[in-house]
Amino acid sequence: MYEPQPAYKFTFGLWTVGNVGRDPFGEPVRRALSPVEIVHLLADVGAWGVNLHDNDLVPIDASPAERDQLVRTFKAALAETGLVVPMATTNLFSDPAFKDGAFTSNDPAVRAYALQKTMRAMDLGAELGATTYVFWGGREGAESDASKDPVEALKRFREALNFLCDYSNDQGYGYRFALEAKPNEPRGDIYLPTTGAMLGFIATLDHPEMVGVNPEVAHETMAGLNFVHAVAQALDAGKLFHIDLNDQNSGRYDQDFRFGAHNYKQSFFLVKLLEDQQYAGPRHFDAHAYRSEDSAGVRDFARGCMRSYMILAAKARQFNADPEIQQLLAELNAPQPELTPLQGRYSRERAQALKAHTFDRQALGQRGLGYERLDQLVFELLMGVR
Ligand code: GCO
Ligand code: MN
Ligand code: MN
Repeated sequence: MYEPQPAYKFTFGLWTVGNVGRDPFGEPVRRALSPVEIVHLLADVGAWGVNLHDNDLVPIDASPAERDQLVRTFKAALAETGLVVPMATTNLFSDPAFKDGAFTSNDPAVRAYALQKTMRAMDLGAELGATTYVFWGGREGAESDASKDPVEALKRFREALNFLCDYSNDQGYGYRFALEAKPNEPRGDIYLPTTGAMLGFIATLDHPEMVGVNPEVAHETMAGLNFVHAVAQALDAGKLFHIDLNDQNSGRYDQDFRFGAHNYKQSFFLVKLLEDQQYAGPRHFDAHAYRSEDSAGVRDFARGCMRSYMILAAKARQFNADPEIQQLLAELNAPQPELTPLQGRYSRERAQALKAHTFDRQALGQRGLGYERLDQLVFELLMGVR
């Protein structure tokens, strides 16, 4: 019942199950797996697809012949396992050339190189069948605002995205771009730090219809925000093009924990939102195993992400079918037909009628809403005692 199903489009990045457990204080604890090994690992655990940065597959200094050979063996592994590549992205953060950003760097040569690298990575993604292209501005930020003009940085970022939208159209790639916000790390501050900021920025682009968002649980949580609300806003705007699922304890470094590892309740409401709204895109796990794990632990991690999602999807169905919960919700949302003529779209008559209406303000203030009971029912449902 909780086995991963293809309809859920569970994906992992090459960089997620391939994470070697390095951190700023410690060396790798696991052997680096080749892309082909990762494809087989993901197929074994039941994933639907695999995503990548250009350099997860092709080292930054590979020759064209080496590139073609790597792509050939990778494609053969995809064909053998049936895994798909729905999303691709660019590594614009590891190389020292990007130490002060890529598209927002003060150095025109860095900006031009970032565009060139992204076009080549878009070629690679398109060759592998990707239809979503993610932009995570890992180093597009600053430690000191003396170093870069933040308005200029936005102009540069906009110019780059406009250029790349045109490139995608010119090549007939049909990509949809998904912008991923993060408040900080690896920069002291990253520009456009939240999903809401990204949504505002998208409206200023030449092709806003091509561009949506890729919210990540950990990143909104790092900013102390409610991730479910950020995703709801993206869905409402028709902009949830992709999603990075993982988990995070607020007020920490970017933990990228296994989905469902930390905040069960938020994970539940997130899955319920995605399922109720019939989100049809990939459910991508941008997470990695604890540094304590060996290769068996990495498999436990990957299976755990998908299994937890399936369990929470079942819990969401249970919530929607629970008579007591649904009764409470129906009472809370009971229509009041006598108010219908006073609400809805503006008309002068409606406004006049509403201004003339008398409300029992005290009764409105005195009514208990029953949220304690409702929330306790959610707790009991999640704990398996309902
Ligand atoms: C992070 C980011 C990255 C990006 C990925 C795509 O954990 O800080 O989520 O993992 O999603 O690199 O560019
Ligand atoms: Mn992250
Ligand atoms: Mn991410």
